[in-house]
Amino acid sequence: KMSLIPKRPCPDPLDDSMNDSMEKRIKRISIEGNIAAGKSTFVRLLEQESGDWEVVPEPIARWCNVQTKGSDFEELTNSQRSGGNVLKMMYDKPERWAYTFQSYACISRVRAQMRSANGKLREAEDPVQFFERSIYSDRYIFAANLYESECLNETEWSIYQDWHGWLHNQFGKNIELDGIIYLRALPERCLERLHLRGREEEQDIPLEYLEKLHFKHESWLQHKTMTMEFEYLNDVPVLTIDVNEDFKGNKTKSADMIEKVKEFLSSL
Ligand code: UDP
Ligand code: D5M
Ligand code: MG
Repeated sequence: KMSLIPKRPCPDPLDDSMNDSMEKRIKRISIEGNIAAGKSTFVRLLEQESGDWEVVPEPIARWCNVQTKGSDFEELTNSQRSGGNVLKMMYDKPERWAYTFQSYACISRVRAQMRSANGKLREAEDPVQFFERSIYSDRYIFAANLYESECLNETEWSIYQDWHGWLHNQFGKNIELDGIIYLRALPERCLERLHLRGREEEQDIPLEYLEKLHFKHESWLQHKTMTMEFEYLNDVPVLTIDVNEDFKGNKTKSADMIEKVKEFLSSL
C-alpha cells in the first residue's frame, strides 16, 4: 500500500551525509544593524511568516530582558544570568570589562547559532535561518570599535582576533552566511528607539557612540571598504532596507519588507 511507503528515507545514524546535505541546504542570513535599529522586531515578523524560517535571536537581548520575562529567566543558566551584569559592567567601565564582554558575547553567539542548526528545519522544504547579527559584527563592529576607543588594549585585541579567527576556522562551515540583511537607520533614530525600548543598561549611551557604530556598518555593508580576514564575505550579497520610517505595527510597510526578503532569498 502507498501509505506504507515512507515519504522520506529514514536517516542512517551511521551515515552523516544526510546531515551534511541538510546543513548545506539551509540558507543562513544575518540581520545586521545598529543598536535599536529594529532587528529583534524584524526577526519576530520573519518568524511568523513561514514554518521554513527559523530565527536565532541575539543571546544578549535575552540577558537584558531577564527581569521582564519570568519564563525566560527560568531557562537561563547561572552563567547566562551573569551575562546581564556583564553588559552593565561593560557600559559602566568599558576599559575594564570590554574584553570579558566581547569574549562571552561571541562564544555564546556561536553556541546559539550552532545549536539551532539541528532544530525544526529538518522538515522544511526550503529552510532558512535568520541570525540576529553575526560573529562578523561582533569583531568588525563592536570589538574593533572598542579597540579604537582604547577600551581593549593591544594585547586584548590580538588575543581576541587570534581566537576569533580560530573559532571561525573550526565552526565556520556551520555558521557561514549566504546573505546579509542590513537594517539601515540614522543614529538619531536609533537613539530614539533605544530610549523607547528603555533597557536600563543602555540609557546613558551617547549619540556619538551610535554614530561610530553607524559608520562601521556603513563602511562594511554600504561602501564595502572594510578589510576583513574572511574573504568569502566580500561575495556575500547584501540587502539593505531603510528602517528610518516605523515598520512596527505598520502592515503595509512590514509586508513590503517581507516581500523584499523573499525576493532576496530567491536570488541566492
Ligand atoms: N521600534 C519602533 N518602530 C519600529 C521598529 C522598532 O518603535 O519600526 C522600537 C521597538 O519596539 C523597540 C525599539 O524600537 O522598543 C528597538 O527595537 P529592537 O529591539 O527591535 O531593535 P534591535 O536593537 O534589536 O535592533
Ligand atoms: O543589543 C545589543 C547590546 O549589546 C547593545 O547594547 C550593544 C551591546 N553590544 C556590545 N558588544 C556587542 C556585540 N559584540 N554584539 C552585540 N551587541 C553588543 P541590540 O539592541 O540588539 O543591538
Ligand atoms: Mg535586538
